[in-house]
Amino acid sequence: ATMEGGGDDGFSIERYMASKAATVNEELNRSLPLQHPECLHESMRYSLLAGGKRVRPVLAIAACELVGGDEAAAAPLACAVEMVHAMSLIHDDLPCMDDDDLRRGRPTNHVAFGVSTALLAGDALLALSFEHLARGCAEHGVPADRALRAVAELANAVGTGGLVAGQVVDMASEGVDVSLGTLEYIHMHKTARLLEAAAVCGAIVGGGGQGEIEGMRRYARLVGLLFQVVDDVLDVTRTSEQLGKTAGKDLATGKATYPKLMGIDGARAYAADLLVGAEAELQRFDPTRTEPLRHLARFIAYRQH
Ligand code: GRG
Repeated sequence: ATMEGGGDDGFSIERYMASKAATVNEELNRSLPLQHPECLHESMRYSLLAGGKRVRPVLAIAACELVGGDEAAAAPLACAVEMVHAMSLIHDDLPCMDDDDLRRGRPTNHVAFGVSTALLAGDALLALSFEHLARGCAEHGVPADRALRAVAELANAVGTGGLVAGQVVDMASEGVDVSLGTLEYIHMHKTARLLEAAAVCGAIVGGGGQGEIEGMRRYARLVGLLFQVVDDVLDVTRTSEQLGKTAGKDLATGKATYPKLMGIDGARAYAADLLVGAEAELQRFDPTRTEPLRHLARFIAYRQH
């Protein structure tokens, strides 16, 4: 058994994630004191500190440790990635985007604080993310060239290489019959790209070689897609269980999903293939260090909610 895994039965991904999440939550809390102007900082803290699985920060830290780096060096990166994630959720929920009232079982940021504060809280979180990354790397003695490469990687994942591009294509696809290719584009950019940046930046900060960094990229892209395919499958099963319907939310809203485009069994088989591919990418790494990422991929594949 590893230290974080604990227990006699060997490694526990739940305990590993809880331990990393605790580190991240503490640092996030410290990074964002409730200062003037209070409504802005309250709004930022509302979305940043309100639960969430912390999958991206855990991935960043695990990738850093995989290549021999330590958790403390990766913690600022992990927090930065979660700040980007939090701001993307705030903006995604806005009336001009998905117009959602609920997130993580609570009112969305703009419902709680108003649209203009929510918009600005998102902007401020995005800026804070890069400030926190740059400052934190310097404070932990991460070599400047690594920090710079991480900044560039994360910035690409936010903008035209990632979240924003994915969101634009997603919005343009509303009410349109999208192809599997377009669906894949949307998920690779909206979801997988930030997971990819978390893993790649973790490997960069930890001092991984180019081959290791690119191995992490391929692993995380597969895991990111897996995350989305599983999400779509859960959406169907959850909705049909809860409402006694035969079709999921996707069919009701006309939104394209994997089950809709490949059938539920096809989507499940695809998820299984993605998991096999992700685990195969770990074979190039030191086998004594791959356990967390192997279990993280399985955790994402087998999660029930
Ligand atoms: C990034 C400048 C900038 C603007 C935002 C709105 C937008 C552009 C992009 C949308 C990004 C988005 C909301 C993608 C969906 C990602 C996703 C799968 C969210 C759910 O992630 P989980 O399950 O959530 O990790 P928790 O609640 O656990 O954190």
